[in-house]
Amino acid sequence: MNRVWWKEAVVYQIYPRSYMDSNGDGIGDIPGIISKLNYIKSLGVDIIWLCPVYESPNDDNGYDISNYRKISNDFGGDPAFDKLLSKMHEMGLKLVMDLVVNHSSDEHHWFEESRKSKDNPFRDYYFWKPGKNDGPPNNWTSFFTGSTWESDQRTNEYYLHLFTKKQPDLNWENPKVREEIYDIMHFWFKKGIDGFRMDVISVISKDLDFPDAKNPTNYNETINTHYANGPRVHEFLREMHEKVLSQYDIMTVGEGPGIDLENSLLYVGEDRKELNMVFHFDHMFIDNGPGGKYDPIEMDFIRFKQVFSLWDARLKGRGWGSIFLGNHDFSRMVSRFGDDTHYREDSAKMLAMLLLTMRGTAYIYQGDEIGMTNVAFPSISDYNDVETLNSWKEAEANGLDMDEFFKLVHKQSRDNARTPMQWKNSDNAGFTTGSPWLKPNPNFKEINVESQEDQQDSILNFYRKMTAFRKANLCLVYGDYEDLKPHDQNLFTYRRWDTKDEFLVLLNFSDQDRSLALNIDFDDYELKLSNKPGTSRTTLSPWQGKLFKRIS
Ligand code: TEU
Ligand code: CA
Repeated sequence: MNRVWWKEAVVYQIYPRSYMDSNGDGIGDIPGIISKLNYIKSLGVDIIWLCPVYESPNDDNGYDISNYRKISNDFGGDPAFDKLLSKMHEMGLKLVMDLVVNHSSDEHHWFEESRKSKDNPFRDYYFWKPGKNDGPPNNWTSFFTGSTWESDQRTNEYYLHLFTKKQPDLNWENPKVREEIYDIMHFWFKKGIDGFRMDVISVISKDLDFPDAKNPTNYNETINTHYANGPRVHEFLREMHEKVLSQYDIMTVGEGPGIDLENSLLYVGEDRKELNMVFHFDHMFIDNGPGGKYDPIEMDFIRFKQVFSLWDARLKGRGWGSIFLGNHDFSRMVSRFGDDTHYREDSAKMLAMLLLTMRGTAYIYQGDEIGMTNVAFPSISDYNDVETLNSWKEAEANGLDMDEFFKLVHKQSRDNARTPMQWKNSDNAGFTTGSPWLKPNPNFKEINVESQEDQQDSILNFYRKMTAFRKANLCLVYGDYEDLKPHDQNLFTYRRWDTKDEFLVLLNFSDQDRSLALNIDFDDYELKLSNKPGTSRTTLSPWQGKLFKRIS
């Protein structure tokens, strides 16, 4: 067993706009995070992954960066960041930043130059193409609706943007672009940060022929055949590793659509010298139909378990996984995978057991530690997310039934995960004294940190128990994994073991009592943790989770 700090770490993901506002302007900021560091430390986490805090016009809330070396004034500017980093290090917390370099903002000076003329020295920092038959160069559609090509009057050419038109794709073919990016990375590592989460790193290399997609409305097919895992992606990542990553003791986790079982080891294989970990979406897209998130299908629970098992088997001994059930791009985990009505507390705790007993580095998304849920705002004007609003406009233009579509917005909008952190039962959930950039979920009156601090068996305190237990039992980090009943429709039951210890994790994903029917002599095991009291050893009550340790 080759012990590494980032393998044993539990990561806490912060969406800074929504975490804590210190100055009443309605926007969460870095001083707000600093004021909550004791709370964060108390969760038993080791690393904070901070979503983008750089200067940005915020077309996509910071995922459109106009200056990679400056912290946005909305968040408190450079001094606030320096203070955060040094405080965190004093407290033994590490800081991972978001690296968003598939695209920049159109307000980045590179792009402002690039669009000026065809012979501008920055022209080749982006992809420019003439149109075809009075239209865009090909039929690709952007992740956030519409063509991936925007025509620019000044030079009468189109530029490529896989996301919004304010997020032009950087041209990694250009060695100058790559050097600029590596310089930026050195800049932050020299400041002392401990790693990067790399945004959509799977799509940085393009097929330079830019062929038409056969089936442009089939989301997954288009991503897999045209956008992701381009011809030079691994060459670029190895170059980045050699020129930057290998020089520091840091961690990396790449994100992106199109990363799958087949290609995973190309990214994270220990012999590859590319990335430490990736976020894949096999379980997160599990309820997406061919048309993507607004074409939902029912989640297949057997397949859900299989995703964990297949990934564990694939990476075992050869790479390292990342375990997450939610982030700022998806609905709340308790609303998706648990039951956010009758069994919210039980299921939120049970999902915490899953999250913190799998092999891989565990990532907790802010608010999940108190069981925050999806929101259902009454009007589309309450929503902020560019993906949601663009999809809404597209649905309207296509003449869809907008009442039906609004239900999908409630279920799928990324704003579900972006409502302000619920600190207490007071105005705006204690997030701001001003007017929040996005309304809080009205359920903050029942669901908030303050009330859970006082309550011994709260979700919050259960998370603390789980992180501590994981820390004390390295078998849960490194040990082997086996699903005991892969075909069970309701139970997720697995074994974790190493040369010293053995654990059983038994989870009931249903609102019925379930008999375990496992071929196991429970006299050999001791119950270590359960998310709710009662019931016999061989039964799980609704949304119950139990963790046993072998004693003989
Ligand atoms: O997300 C990448 C990504 O694949 C998303 O488009 C995802 O498919 C979608 O959000 C699911 O609804 C990353 C960031 O995490 C996201 O916040 C950014 O908007 C996006 O990249 C562009 O930078
Ligand atoms: Ca603020």
